Amino acid sequence: MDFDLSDELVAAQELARDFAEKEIGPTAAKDDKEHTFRRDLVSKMGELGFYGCVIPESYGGNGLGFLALALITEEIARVHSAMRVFMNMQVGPALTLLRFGSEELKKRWIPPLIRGESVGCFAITEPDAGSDVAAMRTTAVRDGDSYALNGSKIWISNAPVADSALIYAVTDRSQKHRGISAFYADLHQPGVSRRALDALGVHASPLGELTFENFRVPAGNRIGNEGEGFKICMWQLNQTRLSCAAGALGVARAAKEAAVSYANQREQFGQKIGQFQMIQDVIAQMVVHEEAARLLVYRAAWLADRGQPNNLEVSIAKYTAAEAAAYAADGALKILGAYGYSTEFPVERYLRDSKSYQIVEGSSNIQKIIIAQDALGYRKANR
Ligand code: GRA
Repeated sequence: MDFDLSDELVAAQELARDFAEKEIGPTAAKDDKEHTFRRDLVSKMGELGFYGCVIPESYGGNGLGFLALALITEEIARVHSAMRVFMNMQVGPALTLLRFGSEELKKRWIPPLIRGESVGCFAITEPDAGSDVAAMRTTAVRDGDSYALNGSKIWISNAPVADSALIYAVTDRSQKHRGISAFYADLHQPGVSRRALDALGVHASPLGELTFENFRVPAGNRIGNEGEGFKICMWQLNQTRLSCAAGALGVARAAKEAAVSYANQREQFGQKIGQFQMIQDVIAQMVVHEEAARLLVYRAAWLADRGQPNNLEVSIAKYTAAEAAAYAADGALKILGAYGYSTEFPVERYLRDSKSYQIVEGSSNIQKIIIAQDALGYRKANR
């Protein structure tokens, strides 16, 4: 086992750290407070090649790999978690098209997604279908050379601003999960309405609802065969979950850094508060959870780079990193006291943003189900 990062990976990590600190950091508090969508940053991240890590050069990517993608995502999330969501919104659709799309779809959509020119999103969740993806109700009915989509997708990152979307819809209800199909669609066509939604955190990442009313999608925009959508969706989630786990790791690190820095300067009862064992207990746990999450995220990415199945490892990494982020942000807030609770300092943002990781891309409970059912031999995670 080699725990060293190659020079290439260190360079990617340093580039992302520098970019995050200089270009994202200075306005992070303002962007969060004002719920600003930073399309300029989506483009800049594209120009720097951040979305191209897992895309070959033939489609405009750089092929640096999944570990590079994880390292970059961690650096961005450490500075502002909302900005790492863009990584998934651009890369998730591009990667799914790369794996399952026709040559025409790949050529049409992958380059603008990874250059950050077409703002992407993916639409799985519905009002009555969250963890239970197979329960989705949005329909896609074939009519000549197009499909008519009807239904509603909710809690979709980028819904208010996206130019294009990876959409999952039911083409044959009688087939249950085997009757779901995947589509790539231009959202600037008639039949799409959007509603912005607000949430506890991740404010600079626009969230919303997409409603389709006789939204026409050309039949050539179907990804894979009819009925393959559920498997495509499970495959896609395995990729986006990994990047999400790397984001949680970034938040865990940011919260720990804030706690350590404060504990080293704040004095109470005649000494630095870092001298108190109750503070040390929290800091030790933050360090342990973060380091464990880092090794698990890197392992899952390393497996992907070797072309090996990693669903189980991704779920373990996502669960551990999400819980590490929530623990670290909660702990940092307690250590900083009023300064943690205050909206003038970033720790309360870390806490709000950390909670999202226990819900998105498969909740912590869903990850535990995947992990436990694999251990019990009920359902293999890697297949
Ligand atoms: O036997 P079969 O041929 O019918 O196939 C079954 C199974 O083998 C079928 O699907 C297959 N399958 C898979 N195939 C390949 C299942 N999992 C996989 C896989 N990983 N790879 C049905 O399988 P099943 O086990 O009966 O399915 P289920 O019980 O209906 O669902 C499984 C599960 C609960 C894990 C799934 O529904 C799930 O992952 N739910 C969580 C949904 C989720 O993650 N949503 C995320 C929404 S998007 C989002 O949060 C955006 C955030 C953006 C950001 O911040 O990054």
